[in-house]
Amino acid sequence: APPDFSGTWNMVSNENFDRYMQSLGIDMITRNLAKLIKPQKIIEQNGDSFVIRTLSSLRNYRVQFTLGEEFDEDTKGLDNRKCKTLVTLDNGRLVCVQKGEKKNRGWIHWINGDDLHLELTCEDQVCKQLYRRVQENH
Ligand code: ECB
Repeated sequence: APPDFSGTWNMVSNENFDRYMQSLGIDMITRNLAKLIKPQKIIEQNGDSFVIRTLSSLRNYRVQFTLGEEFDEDTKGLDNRKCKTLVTLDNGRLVCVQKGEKKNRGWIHWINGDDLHLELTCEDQVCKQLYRRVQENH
């Protein structure tokens, strides 16, 4: 069975984020602020349908999709571009391709125990982020 990505996840590490943001054309002031924050991911998965919210004191971002269905993504509040975005599941990994102005753009999520991995790619830059599951109180 594929993993269930649902839950609340807090960032624990973030490698090469500055160069990833540079590849998206983000200005230095914004990059320096963005580097200081540790966002939280809130993922709701219902079968093939997902909502991923990335929350921080600086910006919030929300994306909603169904596996295998290409959609129009507006990265409003991030680099403010339009993409044709497709997310699929490949061997338990959530694989996103963001077709648009930027070459080789996308991301991959996978789970290992209580760790949620995220690799964000744009052009020749790969940013590796690690999030850890926030335990729910029953
Ligand atoms: C929303 C929290 C990010 C705060 C950064 C604020 C300003 C920087 C502006 C642009 C930087 C470009 C990208 C930011 C990197 C991460 C945010 C969303 C990454 C993403 O697309 O996550 C996917 C996979 O979890 C779901 O949208």
